[in-house]
Amino acid sequence: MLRYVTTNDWKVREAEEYLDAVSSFDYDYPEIQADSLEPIAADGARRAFDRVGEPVIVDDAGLFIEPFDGFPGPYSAYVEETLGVEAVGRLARGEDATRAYFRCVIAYCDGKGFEASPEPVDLEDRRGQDLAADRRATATTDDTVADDDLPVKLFTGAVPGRIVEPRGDGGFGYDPIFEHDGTTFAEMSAAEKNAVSHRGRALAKFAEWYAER
Ligand code: ITT
Repeated sequence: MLRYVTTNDWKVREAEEYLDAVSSFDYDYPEIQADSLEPIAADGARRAFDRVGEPVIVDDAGLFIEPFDGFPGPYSAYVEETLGVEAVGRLARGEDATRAYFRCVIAYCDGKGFEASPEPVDLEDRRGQDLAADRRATATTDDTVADDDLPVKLFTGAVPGRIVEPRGDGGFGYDPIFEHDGTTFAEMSAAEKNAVSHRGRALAKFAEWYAER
C-alpha cells in the first residue's frame, strides 16, 4: 500500500484523483531548511519511509512570487503561519509584484533503488549540502534519523499565475490569492484545481511512473 505522508487532508484528496490505491498517513515529519524544495521533499520521504516501513510519497510545495525572487518559496509554510496569506497578498499587490507560480515536488521512497529514468534522483540536489548534520540537529527523540543513502525519486510540477485580492472559499493555504486563467484556486473545485495545479502535474508524472513499478 502506498502511503501519502502528510498532515494536510487536502493534499490526499488531490492525490486520490490520480492514484487508486493511496491512503494517508498522518505524520508531521520534521522539515529541514533549504533554499529549494527538492532536498526538503527528499529528506522528508526518507524520514517518512523510516517511520512507515511501506512505500511512501511526501510532497513539499510553495508559492514563488517572481518579482520577490521567488519568496516565500520553500519558506511558504513559515510565512503563512507568521505573516498570513492575506498579508502576503497585500505585500505583493502593493509592490505590483503579482507574477507568481506554485511549485510542488513529490518525493517517493520505498527503500529500494531505481532503474535509470528521465526524472532526477535527488543525488545532485543533495551534493554540497550537509543535510545529514541538519537532520541530526532537527531530529527529536521520536524521530528516526533517516538513512541519507536511501534512494528517493522526485517528480515536479509548476503552475503560473498572479497574486490577486482573496476570492473563493475552497482549497487551502494561498489558494484564495492565487489566480490562474482568471480564476483563483479557491474558486475551483478540487478536480478543476487538479487539472492545472502544480500538485496535479507532479502527481500525473508520478502516477505514470508508479504504474510501471
Ligand atoms: P505537510 O507538510 O504535512 O504535507 P503542509 O500543508 O505543511 O502539509 P507544505 O509544507 O508542502 O504542506 O506547504 C507549504 C506551504 O505552501 C503551506 O503554507 C501551504 O499552505 C502552502 N501550499 C502548498 N500547496 C498549496 C496549494 O496547493 N495551494 C495553496 N497553498 C499551498
